[in-house]
Amino acid sequence: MKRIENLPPRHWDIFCRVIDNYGDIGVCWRLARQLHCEYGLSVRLWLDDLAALRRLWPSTADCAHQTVSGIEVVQWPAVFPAVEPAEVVIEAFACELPETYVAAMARQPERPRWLNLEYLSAETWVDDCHGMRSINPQYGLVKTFFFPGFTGKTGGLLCEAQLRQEREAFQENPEARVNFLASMGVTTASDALLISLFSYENPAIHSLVETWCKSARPIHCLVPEGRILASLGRYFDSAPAVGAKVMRGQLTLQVIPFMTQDQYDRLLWSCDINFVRGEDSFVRAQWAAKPLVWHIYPQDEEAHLVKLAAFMARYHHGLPPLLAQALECLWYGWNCGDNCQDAWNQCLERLSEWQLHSRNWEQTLNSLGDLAAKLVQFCEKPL
Ligand code: TRH
Repeated sequence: MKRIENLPPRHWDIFCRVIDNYGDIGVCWRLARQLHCEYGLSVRLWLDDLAALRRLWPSTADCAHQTVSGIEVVQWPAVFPAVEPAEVVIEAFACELPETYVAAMARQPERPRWLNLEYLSAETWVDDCHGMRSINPQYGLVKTFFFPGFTGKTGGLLCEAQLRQEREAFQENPEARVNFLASMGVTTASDALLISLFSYENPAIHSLVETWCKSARPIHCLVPEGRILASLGRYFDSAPAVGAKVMRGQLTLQVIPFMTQDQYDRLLWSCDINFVRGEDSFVRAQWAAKPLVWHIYPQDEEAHLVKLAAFMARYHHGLPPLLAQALECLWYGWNCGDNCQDAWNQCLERLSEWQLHSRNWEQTLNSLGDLAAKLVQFCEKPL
């Protein structure tokens, strides 16, 4: 457990609404665990969709009030009960706290810290908006906007204290990789390029599957059960089910079950190239220090493409120009549903440079400070 100079408040409430998929709870659960395990804090997680958590953390029961791995997990009810607010209140992704809870916060002799944890973006405005405050007009409560991000001026990225060492130990030990993959029902040829594929529906997968079938090197693609299977189904005539192993030319495509968050990390550490999506898997792939292809969460009016460009502008720093160009084509092609064949081949020709860059990028991120630590430090200081 970390030594803390000025003790932060001990009781934390995190409010999470699952908008869709797993990113909202993925981030909140990771944060809750880190606050509890590394700082010894007492964390209560209010969650509207227990089933989403159960996918990431199968020991979660179908029960309105339970303790899961030391975290108090409470089903967020339609009619909110009278409870004493925690000293720190995290409203994840502007999920809107219950009115009665806000009123109770206002009645506390010492007003709780209220933080809105925002979505991740690499855009430059995040530096200025991180830490901004708004005053609740009804009660005068102060809410602070906490932005994760890719610079030292932001809240940083979630990263557990032991993650790096665990990942390095795993990647330095070939047996650990083989054993892990075997536990997933995967055995792979020693010369195969191992790919993990986690993404939304995407027509661009057809051009990649064609390329992979004709690849010089065997390709083993692992697909955790999810939305991309529908797109694969359009290519293979029917969506492959969990456990299916389809062989076409040089490609072996294998559908594996959805894993726990910890297992998924190991999958990312094991693969040569990771296709990831949304927010949390995107961050974990960066911590894996392996080449990644990001399917960003699509937004109205193509706002996501602005975010994609903002990330690429940062990520491209230090990349050899030809690889930077090829990666840009691959990432845009993948996000716009275009043919990715040429871009893929060009990236693969420069795989060793891409691998080196992935390791350097991980080191850069590691020097920025992690989100949980920054949150705790923020809450130690007086308002
Ligand atoms: O699931 P996502 O698409 O989540 C989101 C949400 O849709 C959210 O509303 C949106 O705003 C956000 O994206 C940007 O992708 P994400 O963020 O990568 O979350 C997936 C989580 O699932 C992550 O915590 C990793 C975890 N996971 C597993 O635990 N096991 C698995 O097998 C896989 C594939 C993922």
